[in-house]
Amino acid sequence: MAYMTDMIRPILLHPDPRLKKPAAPIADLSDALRALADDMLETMYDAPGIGLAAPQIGVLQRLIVMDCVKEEGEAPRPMVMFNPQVVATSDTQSVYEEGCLSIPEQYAEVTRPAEVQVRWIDRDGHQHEQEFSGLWATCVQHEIDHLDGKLFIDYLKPLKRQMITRKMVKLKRERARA
Ligand code: K2U
Ligand code: ZN
Repeated sequence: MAYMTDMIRPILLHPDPRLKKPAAPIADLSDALRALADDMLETMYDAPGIGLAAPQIGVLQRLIVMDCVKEEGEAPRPMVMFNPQVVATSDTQSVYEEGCLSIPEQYAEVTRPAEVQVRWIDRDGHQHEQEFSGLWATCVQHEIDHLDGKLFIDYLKPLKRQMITRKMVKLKRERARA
């Protein structure tokens, strides 16, 4: 078997029907899924980004990766989460100017719960449950939304969302021509 190294995968751009469909729960872990997670981490770091959901590379399965460590000196903290689910949210909310690797160069403020409790299965098949706050909380909610076919622009007023979608249609047309 040829030695398989990580692959940088193309990231789907909005509007794309695959970004709006709910992803399927993962029944059994496999080496193929672990390799997919490694490709997603490689693709995320290359973008660069701090999160990526499988639907963004056209795989409609419930898998996300994250590494929200931004301090230069700090060691990276790559996370691979299969079947992640929010099990509790704080009453307090936080506002963050979000972006999305599937909607490049478009940013808007999104309000979300400030802390979330998340349950998931890691690459070794072990179940975890942990509370996230700060940028990690924003990111994990943004990624889990992707698994439900939800984009950060869905939280915006219709006019603002339509303006962003129109810009993306134009960008995709230009890229297709290039
Ligand atoms: O899912 C994605 O498209 C990657 C997102 C994750 C994210 C969005 C908003 C807020 C937090 C995380 C980003 O495009 S990764 C790029 C980025 C980097 C630093 C801060 C915010 C966004
Ligand atoms: Zn996104």
